[in-house]
Amino acid sequence: MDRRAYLATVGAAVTAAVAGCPDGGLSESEFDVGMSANAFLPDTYEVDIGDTVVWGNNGSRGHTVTAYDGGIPADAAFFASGGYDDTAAARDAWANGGGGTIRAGETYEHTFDTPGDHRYFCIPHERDGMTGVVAVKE
Ligand SMILES: [Cu+2]
Repeated sequence: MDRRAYLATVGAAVTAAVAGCPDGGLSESEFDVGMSANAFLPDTYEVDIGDTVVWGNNGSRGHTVTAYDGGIPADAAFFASGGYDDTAAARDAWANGGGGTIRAGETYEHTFDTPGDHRYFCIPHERDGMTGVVAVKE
């Protein structure tokens, strides 16, 4: 094995270990905000109006991306993996069969058209502090 091939192999192994998905999940270039065991990384993500944010589950557990009804600007569109209309509907769907789950290796995306902070969380890991903010610049 030549040196370059060896380094490429080591690099891939390290990436897989960090992502917690040794059987080949998403690469970092496929998403903006990652989902580890119980955190959004980074937990605060800044974008411009009109930008689309892609979340990627590069861990091994299922997660959701669910906006807080009262945590987004008044005129902003609600967003939640699974496409629910509000936080209560998303919680309900998750409790009854895991609706809205983003499984390991899957992505979810939303386009932000309203300036301001958009607070969201992961339903199964909210108690572990799995929350995040998309800050849309004016
Ligand atoms: Cu989670």
